[in-house]
Amino acid sequence: MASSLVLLFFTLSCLFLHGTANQTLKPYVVYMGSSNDRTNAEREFEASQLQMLSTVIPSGESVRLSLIHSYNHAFMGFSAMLTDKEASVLSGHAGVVSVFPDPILQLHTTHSWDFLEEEARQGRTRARHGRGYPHFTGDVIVGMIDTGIWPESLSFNDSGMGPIPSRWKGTCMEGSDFKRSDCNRKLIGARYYHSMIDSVQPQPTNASVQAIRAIGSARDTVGHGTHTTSIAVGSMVRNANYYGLAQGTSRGGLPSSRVAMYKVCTLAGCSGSAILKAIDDAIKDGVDIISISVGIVNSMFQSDFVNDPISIGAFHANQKGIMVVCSGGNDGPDPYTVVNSAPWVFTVAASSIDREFQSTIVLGNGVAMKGSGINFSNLTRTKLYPLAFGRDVAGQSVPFLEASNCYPGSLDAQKAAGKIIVCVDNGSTLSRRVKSLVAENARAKGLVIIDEVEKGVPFDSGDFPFSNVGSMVGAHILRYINSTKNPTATILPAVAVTNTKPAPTVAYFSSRGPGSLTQTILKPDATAPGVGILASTIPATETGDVPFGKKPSNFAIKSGTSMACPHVTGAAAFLKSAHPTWTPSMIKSALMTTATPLNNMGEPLTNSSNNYASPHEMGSGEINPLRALYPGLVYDTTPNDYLNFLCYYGYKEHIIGNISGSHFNCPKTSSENLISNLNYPSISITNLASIRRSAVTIARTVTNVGPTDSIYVAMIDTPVDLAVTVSPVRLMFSKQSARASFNVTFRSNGAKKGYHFGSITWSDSTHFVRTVFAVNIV
Ligand SMILES: *[C@@H]1O[C@H](CO)[C@@H](O)[C@H](O)[C@H]1NC(C)=O
Ligand SMILES: *[C@@H]1O[C@H](CO)[C@@H](O)[C@H](O)[C@H]1NC(C)=O
Ligand SMILES: *[C@@H]1O[C@H](CO)[C@@H](O)[C@H](O)[C@H]1NC(C)=O
Ligand SMILES: *[C@@H]1O[C@H](CO)[C@@H](O)[C@H](O)[C@H]1NC(C)=O
Ligand SMILES: *[C@@H]1O[C@H](CO)[C@@H](O)[C@H](O)[C@H]1NC(C)=O
Ligand SMILES: *[C@@H]1O[C@H](CO)[C@@H](O)[C@H](O)[C@H]1NC(C)=O
Ligand SMILES: *[C@@H]1O[C@H](CO)[C@@H](O)[C@H](O)[C@H]1NC(C)=O
Ligand SMILES: *[C@@H]1O[C@H](CO)[C@@H](O)[C@H](O)[C@H]1NC(C)=O
Ligand SMILES: CC(=O)N[C@H]1CO[C@H](CO)[C@@H](O)[C@@H]1O
Ligand SMILES: CC(=O)N[C@H]1CO[C@H](CO)[C@@H](O)[C@@H]1O
Repeated sequence: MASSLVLLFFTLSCLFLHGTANQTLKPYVVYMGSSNDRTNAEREFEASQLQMLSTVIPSGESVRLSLIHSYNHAFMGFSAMLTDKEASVLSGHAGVVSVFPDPILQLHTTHSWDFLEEEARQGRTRARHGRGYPHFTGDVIVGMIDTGIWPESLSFNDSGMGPIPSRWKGTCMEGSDFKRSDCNRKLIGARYYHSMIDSVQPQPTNASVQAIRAIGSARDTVGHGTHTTSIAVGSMVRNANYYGLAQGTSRGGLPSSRVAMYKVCTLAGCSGSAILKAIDDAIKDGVDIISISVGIVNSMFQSDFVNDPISIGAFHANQKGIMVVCSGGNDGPDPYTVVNSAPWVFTVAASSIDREFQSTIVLGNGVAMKGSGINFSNLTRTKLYPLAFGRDVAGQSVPFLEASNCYPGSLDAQKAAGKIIVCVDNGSTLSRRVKSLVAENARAKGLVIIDEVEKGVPFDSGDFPFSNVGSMVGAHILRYINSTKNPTATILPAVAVTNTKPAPTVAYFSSRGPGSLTQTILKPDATAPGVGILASTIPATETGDVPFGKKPSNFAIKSGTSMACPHVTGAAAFLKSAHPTWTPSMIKSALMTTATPLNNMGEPLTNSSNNYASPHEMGSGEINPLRALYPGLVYDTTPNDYLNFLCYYGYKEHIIGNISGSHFNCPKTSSENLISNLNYPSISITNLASIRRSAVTIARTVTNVGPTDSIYVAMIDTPVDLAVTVSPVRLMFSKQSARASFNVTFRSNGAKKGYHFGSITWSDSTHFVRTVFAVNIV
């Protein structure tokens, strides 16, 4: 199988490169809806897919009669190399739901561009999750769709774990550098997938060549998959640290859970068709939760729900009772940037934790100032170096603006050598990594970057002395430079400072709602730690990544919604182990309605520029897995709710029938506004007229998962210019009625245009079931 695939790729790449006049072949996905549970008919499916393909491929080109992937377990379809014309013919076939070019998705770590250049060295873990989790032994299996795994990492030590659950049907695929014995009772499965990405990369860099070779195995050569997996399910590792920084015990959300890796990504990205195949396999293998920290490259160009591989795969996973957790993307702080926003996906935003990495700058006048950064500077307090603003060491005829931003080629090494350079960020798209390389190349002694936005996200500069300050400290430093003839400074090695306040705050990079496909579902769903997270990684492969005289670290400190997503995955595994019968939507509801909107100062959560964070930034708030164990009430969003969603969104009835695998009647009246009525754990009303007394009413149903005889009362937190009423105001639960419905009516009190936010909290005085709402006044 594997060798024939390689051959196939070879042939296809040739065809691809030599494609004749507008016969350019591209990988396409042909999605054909539910398999209707005919799971024993996989070969028949494959045969009929080939048969279908043969109807569009000219007989002279029968060599092209091959599938890249065949989807034949939970849903049907395939991917293949097609011309645009062939794709368009196929899309007209009966039973074909959608045909779309195979997208390339990206990993959701911050600065994925740097990442493509030379990523390898960051990382971290969530100490907070280490406290106070009771241990549950329920066997939960988590499927990670990512860059592979480093099986030797201590985070995947299976010591003390019982036999692999018999329901597990997965496999441990051998590969070029991955043996069957690399799997154990912790890492119970590993698969890898070929993709066409490699052949469409214009000029592979050394790093990507390495990554592409490695696709022949589930081994991680990037570090991302090892990192996310150890966050979600890692075993306890004492003494985890990054060269002495952030010392502590590293562990995942549920250390007792099992994990299977589905490697679909390389440094070059992740192919959508491979993600679909991985999801189909994960469903077949028997995972309980799927974690995906990747998304579409440009959030401005999102495909709709039946043309997006993650949305399609997650829909079918959900139908089978498998929860899918995804990162919301790193395209913040602009609105409408959140991705992976289908209602059947748990969409995660990223927040900081109460730990900062500080790198102190000492000025010649004795003043010490705090910046952020991870550095292994060997400078000391006792020796100072000349300090210069970038534009004062500009190369000849270089515009000042470029030199003050540390543009490549803008600094004169003759002038910069031996100095600590100060650079600003004027909204340039240059990453801190590029700037620090520019300073290093100019033989500078160190670099101070003034960047208000990024200062909260630690940047790892390795040995190179580095500190990132905000605009206030930055202005102070620039004034100091200007106030003296011979300004000097030094940058001290970084230290980790814990219990910082306020925390959490929403990370600037975290993608924001409302969703660009529909605003009627409030997204993201919740926030979780995604800034400066210490977790396992692959041993560094490039010498530059390892501070002078140290051994490569097995841990790394990374930031991104990529790191936030597996925190929710781990929390979901934790809930699933305590409540094995809960559906994905019950688990999601529990995590959302118990999430906190407050920070560690007891005040409303803020974003990184100190404004109150709205639900479009943080969803329901920061997840609180312990409280989520006992949510009291949950919103159970049923598969039928999701089908209604597809009706309201505008898909045709027969398409929905094909997607769901059985005939489905859409409600008689259908409009996008009705999506607000979906039994979702948050509420979004997208068009309430501002005129007085205009009103919208929506319905919700809650299920009691707490004590049998309970009475809940509603408390409403609403902005003054909205009137929100709940009916009935009391919900009673008894043995006979575990479910209760209520209506919420939103009225405008002459509210201003735009979004207004609030919440409804049902409480029996022990449980607090908080439901966030967003109301757009038009
Ligand atoms: C795995 O963990 C156990 C118990 O903590 C320890 O004894 C063992 O040495 C670990 N295995 C490896 C390979 O480090
Ligand atoms: C790529 O690797 C080759 C051989 O290891 C080396 O000679 C070359 O300089 C590298 N190219 C880049 C761009 O790093
Ligand atoms: C710091 O380390 C660099 C090599 O990384 C070395 O060249 C330099 O002399 C060291 N400086 C001090 C003050 O030790
Ligand atoms: C660039 O940044 C500096 C320092 O923050 C500021 O004084 C200057 O006005 C900025 N220039 C532009 C063009 O934004
Ligand atoms: C320093 O002061 C001069 C004169 O007041 C001014 O033109 C210049 O912009 C200042 N430079 C910095 C880096 O603040
Ligand atoms: C923080 O929130 C304010 C108010 O909503 C917004 O204007 C600002 O852009 C946000 N900043 C960041 C960095 O998220
Ligand atoms: C799927 O689509 C085909 C063609 O439109 C239709 O004949 C068939 O009944 C559909 N299947 C279901 C289950 O609705
Ligand atoms: C909610 O409102 C609808 C329509 O007005 C009504 O039929 C239904 O009985 C109400 N439900 C509750 C629980 O009040
Ligand atoms: C030569 C030619 O017809 N090229 C066309 C091939 O198809 C693409 C769209 O897929 C067109 O943009 C080209 O003009
Ligand atoms: C907190 C911390 O570990 N800082 C380190 C920064 O780098 C220096 C030099 O390598 C170490 O001595 C510090 O311990």
